Amino acid sequence: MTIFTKIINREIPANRVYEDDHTLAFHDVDPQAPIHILVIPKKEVKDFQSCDSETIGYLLSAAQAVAKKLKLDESGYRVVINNGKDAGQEVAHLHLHILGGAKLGHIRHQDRTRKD
Ligand code: DGP
Repeated sequence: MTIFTKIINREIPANRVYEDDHTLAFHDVDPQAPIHILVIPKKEVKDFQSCDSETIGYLLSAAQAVAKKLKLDESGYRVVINNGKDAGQEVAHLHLHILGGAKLGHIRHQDRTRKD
């Protein structure tokens, strides 16, 4: 069981912003932007790669609802999913990051030699 399942079960606290039958959204404990929300499926899914399309659909709809609720829908926001080791996924329960509340910088790869 991951820490996110404990949050779903209210065994540990989280600052919740949205909940429906399939998803839960709460503030990230270590925000990387003025607004940083995590959206997770209530079902235990390890990562994006192993997720079914129905669950992804629920997560994306929840992200839209969260953006609207927090008034990010007009100012803009970024949606990020870290999948696996190289992406730095720390918690093995699928989660979608919503980042906003300020102009966000671009993520650029340092290696300029690749042409593809
Ligand atoms: P990732 O690197 O994509 O696996 O992101 C995991 C995020 O989860 C990271 O930004 C910090 C956040 N996080 C980890 N533990 C907790 C927690 O107990 N509560 C909350 N609210 N966020 C957590």
